[in-house]
Amino acid sequence: QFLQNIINHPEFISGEYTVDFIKTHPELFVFKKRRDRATKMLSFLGDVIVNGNPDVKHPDKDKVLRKPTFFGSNLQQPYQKGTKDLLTELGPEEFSKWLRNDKQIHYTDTTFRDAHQSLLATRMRTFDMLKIAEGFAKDHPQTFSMEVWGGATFDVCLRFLHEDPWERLAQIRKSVPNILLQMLLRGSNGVGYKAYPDNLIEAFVEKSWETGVDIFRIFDSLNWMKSMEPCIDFVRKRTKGLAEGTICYTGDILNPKKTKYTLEYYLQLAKQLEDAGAHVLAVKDMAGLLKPYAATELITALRDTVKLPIHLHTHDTSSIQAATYLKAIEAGVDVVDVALGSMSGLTSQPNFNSVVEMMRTHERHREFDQISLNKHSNYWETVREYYYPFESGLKAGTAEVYRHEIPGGQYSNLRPQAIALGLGDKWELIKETYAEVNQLFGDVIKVTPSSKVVGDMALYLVSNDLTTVDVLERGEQISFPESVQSFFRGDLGQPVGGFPKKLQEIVLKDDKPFTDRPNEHLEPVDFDKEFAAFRKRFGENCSFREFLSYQLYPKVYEAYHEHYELYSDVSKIPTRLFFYGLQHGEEAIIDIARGKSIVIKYQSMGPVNEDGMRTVFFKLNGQTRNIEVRDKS
Ligand code: 3PY
Ligand code: ZN
Repeated sequence: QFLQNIINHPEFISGEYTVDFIKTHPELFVFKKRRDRATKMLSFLGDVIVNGNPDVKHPDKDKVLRKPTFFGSNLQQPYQKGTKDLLTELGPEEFSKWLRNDKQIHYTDTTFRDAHQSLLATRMRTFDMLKIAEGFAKDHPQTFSMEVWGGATFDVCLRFLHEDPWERLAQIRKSVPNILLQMLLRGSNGVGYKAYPDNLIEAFVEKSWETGVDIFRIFDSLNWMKSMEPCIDFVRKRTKGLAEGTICYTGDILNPKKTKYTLEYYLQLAKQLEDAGAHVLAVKDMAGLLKPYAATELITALRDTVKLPIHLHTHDTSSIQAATYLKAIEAGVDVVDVALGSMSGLTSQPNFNSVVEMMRTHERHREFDQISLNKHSNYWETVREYYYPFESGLKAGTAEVYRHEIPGGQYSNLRPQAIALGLGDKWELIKETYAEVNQLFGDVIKVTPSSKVVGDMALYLVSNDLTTVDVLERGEQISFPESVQSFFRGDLGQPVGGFPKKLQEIVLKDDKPFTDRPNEHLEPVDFDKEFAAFRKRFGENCSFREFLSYQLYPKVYEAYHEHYELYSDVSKIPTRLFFYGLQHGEEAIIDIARGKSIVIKYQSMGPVNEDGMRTVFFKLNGQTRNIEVRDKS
């Protein structure tokens, strides 16, 4: 360590040191106490035992959590060839043609991404996915793709789960070599909430492909082509994957009173996406507003307008979206997004298991082993119990969604946000205000990050006892939330039909909006310089992938890194222990690395001493190990 301290010292690196260097720098002799991985993990568990996991706000001490059912997929069987093998064989262009002409309906399983984003505030941990991923790939190789990455998962992985999202992707890829893996990319906003420099998004796309992504579902939260075009290009230039150009669907094409987002509007956008080089066209119905008969019209017309295969995504918030899938399938849609039974429905996707059954006697039916699908669903049913603090509370489908239009992926977040602001009992008012804010903003497309802007504004109005009328009448005195100001400045791009001018002036006051691509105002990243600086700061072993995480989310990455230094790789800790700690006397095995396990036993906890510390007594592989933990109560 002494040597490390010397060679990492800025003076030593600069070469401007003298013979007195060692004498004049006593800090070279200060050694950080190195702790091994197991001790770091015990410190994490000790902290959860004493203080609880800070992400679990109201643990239910009496909650009985079942053990997940592992049901023995036959892991000895080899992987059968799947769509990933076909893409490698055909290349993206030919694959796209094959998909368009394949008669049987295809399914994308969203369980590892959108399902838990929409039901459990994105908290599903890699640990629970890896227990089942290989089995799923072996049991159901005819699945078209698995959506496993992107959207909010990147941020939540780092911020709340203290996991490296890249590692998640790499591990899933290893377990699923035969099925296409898919991610959700927010155009110029990457996996964040604001615009990033183009060369950063380009590097991100390339690394995502190298790490395991095959299908990039590229959307823009305002359906703005200028944000999607460069991303489609990056996928075509930097990867051998599929660029899925995306239409975000809102409104109702069958309602003659809704004249902003018409069938013609969507067809024109589809054509533009095809011309931009998309291999697949996605219809992303993020709030679940596409009604069955509208699906007939939309899918039929899209099939007539473009030559691309069509991939339909919806959320079952209204509870009628299986009917939408039936109509879409009859109209020729190529792939539909579904989630395994126990992770489906409500704000998540329609039920994989049941949609397969719905189709059983149809000429486009694709065979799946229903008994096995149900076993996979049962696994998730028990695992889901661990995540009870993150459930949204929605108990039944609701037609209210046609009014508020809150995306499924936002619903499960907005409610806890409201509760955190002390507005839990105003939930009805918040939903209504969300609808009113949407109209005030000119009826915008609402999906991350534009949906966050509408949500922030609704929360702001409700918490300040204001209405949308107050905004128009005395907006000069209101200081709007940062995300709202940024939206009206043009930071997220340009909405369909432009901004409402009067409101824009009210929000921006003296600030001037711009109308070109927000990315054009951003300095490109100087990769050589910045990566070197990153390594100097966080350690020479840090990877380029981690550097990308830092570039996208600097503060979040810093906190993640600090957590890692203190507690090591907590993604290895089983979920129940991660969220709720161990019971007195409980023993657990943790696989900390390939082929390396530790056995820990929680014995007891000492009283708080005058420094506010407690000793937690563990046994680690049979040896007593005491951990000092600050009691934060
Ligand atoms: C996301 O961007 O995270 C979404 O899921 C949008 O639907
Ligand atoms: Zn979605």
